[in-house]
Amino acid sequence: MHITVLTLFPEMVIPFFTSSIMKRAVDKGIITYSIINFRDEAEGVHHKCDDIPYGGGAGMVIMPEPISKALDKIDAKGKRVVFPTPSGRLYDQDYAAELSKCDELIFICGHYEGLDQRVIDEYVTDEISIGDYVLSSGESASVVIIDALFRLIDGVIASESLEEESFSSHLLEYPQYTRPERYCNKSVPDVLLSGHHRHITQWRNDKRIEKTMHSRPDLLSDASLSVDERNRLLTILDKEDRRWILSEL
Ligand code: 6GU
Repeated sequence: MHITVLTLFPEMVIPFFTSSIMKRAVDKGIITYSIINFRDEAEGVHHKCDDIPYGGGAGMVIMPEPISKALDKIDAKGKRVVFPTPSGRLYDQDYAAELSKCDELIFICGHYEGLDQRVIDEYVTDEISIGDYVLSSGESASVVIIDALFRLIDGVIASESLEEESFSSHLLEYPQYTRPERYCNKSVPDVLLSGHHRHITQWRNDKRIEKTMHSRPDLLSDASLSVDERNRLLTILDKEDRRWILSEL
């Protein structure tokens, strides 16, 4: 996959591509990327990229030309162009999986201000929000969106790791432990030291259901629970007198 990021602040995006798992994916050739400062396309000595909004109001608006010149140079028309914005469609694991299948993605980062609507109408295919809060920069949102999708591409991460993790079956992850066996007066749960694989799987499954019920009960309505898992959920709910939760899902 080739990822292009259009930004006025390349220094906010570069470390993501040169560290950790993304660095490995780039080194393996699974990801290629370009980070383009669209200020380079702006006219005048000051390379001005924003201006006051027509109709008045607070803040500045990013001008259309620097962005469209940068987009035309990379032949963006007809390609998937993402604009991260709090007014976009809410990002989730299914959306990330869909984007991970593209051969090329282009991201436009705004900063503080909005983007002239005509650029959005002309080029943007996906306006994406990463949650119900407002960020000061599209760069951090772009990095979040890219992080969630690139790791789903074949060869980036072992497929077993992906299957077990949160959201892959609409349940959250089970708790993990490593050495030492005792820490802060707390022991690792006995079952994990037992070497009994069926019991370990059962325990982890129970913990996923418990965790989901406590942190994100809304996810349980989408979870496809087996009869055993559903019974386990009912047992946990009964223990806490919370069976009523089910009627709210
Ligand atoms: Cl994608 N961008 C900004 N600036 N703020 C956000 C967001 C995106 N998603 C939630 N808040």
